[in-house]
Amino acid sequence: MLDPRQDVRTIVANSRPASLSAKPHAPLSVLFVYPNITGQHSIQLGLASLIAVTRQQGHQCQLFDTTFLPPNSAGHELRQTVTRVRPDLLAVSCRSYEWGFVESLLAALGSQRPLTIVGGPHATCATKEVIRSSVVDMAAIGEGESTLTELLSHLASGSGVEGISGLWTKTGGQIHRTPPGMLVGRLDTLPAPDWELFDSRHLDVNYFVKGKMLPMRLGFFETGRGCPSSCPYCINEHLHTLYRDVDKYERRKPVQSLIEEISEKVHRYKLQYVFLIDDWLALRSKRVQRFFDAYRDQIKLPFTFLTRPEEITEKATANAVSAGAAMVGIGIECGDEQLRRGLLRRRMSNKTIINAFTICRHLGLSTHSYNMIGLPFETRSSIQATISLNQKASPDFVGVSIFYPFPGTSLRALCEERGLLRAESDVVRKTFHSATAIKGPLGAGRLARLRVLIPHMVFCRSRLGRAWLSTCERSTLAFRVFSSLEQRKQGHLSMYGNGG
Ligand code: B12
Ligand code: SF4
Repeated sequence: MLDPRQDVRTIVANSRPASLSAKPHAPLSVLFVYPNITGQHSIQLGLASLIAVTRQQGHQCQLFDTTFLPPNSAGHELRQTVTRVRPDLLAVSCRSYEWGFVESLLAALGSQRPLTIVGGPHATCATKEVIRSSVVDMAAIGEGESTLTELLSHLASGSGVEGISGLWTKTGGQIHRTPPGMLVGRLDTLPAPDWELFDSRHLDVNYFVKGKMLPMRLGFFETGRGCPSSCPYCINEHLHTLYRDVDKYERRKPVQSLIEEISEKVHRYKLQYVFLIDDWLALRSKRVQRFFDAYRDQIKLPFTFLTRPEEITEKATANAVSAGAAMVGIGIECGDEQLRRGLLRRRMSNKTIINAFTICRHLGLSTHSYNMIGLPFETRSSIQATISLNQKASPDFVGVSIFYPFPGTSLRALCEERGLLRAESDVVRKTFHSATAIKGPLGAGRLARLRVLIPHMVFCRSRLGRAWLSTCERSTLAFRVFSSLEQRKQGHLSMYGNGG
């Protein structure tokens, strides 16, 4: 095993780390880490793709997944796994809200920590923060397949790791950067994501379809990478900038290979439901229409897709429904048109949004609206506008998150510039679901309560009910009573998974 106390530069200078020099070109052992802090059931597709390419190269892969571990046992369990597996490389995937957890997991390994690389959205957008951490040896930026492949072949042959594109390394206090790695040109040249190492419970979720919460076997599928838009709160803005001089980040999988991938997984894992995770499914495009035609003939399972209001037309949506579409997720984000257009750069009108939901309703397609509260410069009346717009759009399911200024986004930069970040925003990063990271007129507690209450406010028709919800918004005690009643009624408040 490589010595984690050496920095990468020393390993490279020696060029033949003990175990690797003993078996040059031998397959390496890679332990992937899925730090699933929210506990939501879902196979992480980034890791599934990296496992597939690593196995294709002949290396041995194992997965350490925190999802089903007893609370507070992850550090201890990781130590045990590392002692047992003795990996040559620890490959950690990390989203920003997982970073605090990842650091504590890696710290728990102490001197046992193998050579460690961290990749994923947080390493991509906050690379400096990640590489500076004393528990990380290398940080991977952007798409990971080519960077990891190159790193593993360098390690397997005992050659240096400096200069690998997309990989930041360090020597003592000095950081060595490289530009982002090559993008996989055609996504169908990648092996299909490998789900084998994931616990099969990831596929078993409770999902809300046609008015009912039902247990089902659901699989996520990546139909493409990147989004044509660049919203100032989303990673796509950063990815467009990162790859501006390299290549075009936005790519789609060819229809036939996508259908083959879905079909193989549906049969192998006995899936009952498909979730397409395209950032923005271009519903009106010829490619998507062809995909729906093939899906209707060959897959025949109900599915969910995500899109923008502008994509929803009578004809395109009817075709989706005839192919099996059962649910569509559409971002409303903010009902205050001025704030939505100005701050969020979402230039569609309220009318377009209402129209999109109306078309879906008429076609019998269930809808899930995504909304954010706690935006910079937002007031209680902007939130009221979000509630009102949802009432007019009348989705079947209303999802609300508290805005978090993710690193690498323009809104993060704006919050920093205007001094809007709360001092404890690092703590918030670990608990972002229920807390705000920015200073605003409403206060953290009220926003956290509103996140839960807004869906009820949208659907509540009685005057008495509305008065009760408004009391719950203002009073912590009333809110506690509300939450315990709700949980007894529903079992949980989340849409799918058991922990989100
Ligand atoms: C699909 C998706 C989901 C799905 C998750 C399904 C799943 N099984 O993972 C659902 C709908 C559940 C979801 C929910 C949420 N999501 Co989401 N989601 C996405 C989305 C659209 C695609 C992710 C994906 O699978 N991409 C495809 C794979 C192949 O890419 P990848 O995971 O990034 O992995 C690649 C690289 O990052 C890298 N890499 C990754 N790990 C590693 C490790 C190593 C060692 C290396 C070398 C490289 C590497 O290589 C991989 C292959 O190229 C992204 C947006 C995006 N474009 O990335 C947001 C995104 C990941 N989500 C985000 C957020 C905030 C959320 C929510 C918190 C939203 C909310 N407020 O509720 C929730 C929380 C999820 C939870 N677990 O509770 C943010 C995270 C921001 C950040 N900086 O961390 C993103 C980036 C969108 C955004 N706002 O910018 N999400
Ligand atoms: S439309 Fe959605 S996926 Fe695309 S940039 Fe905006 S928030 Fe990101």
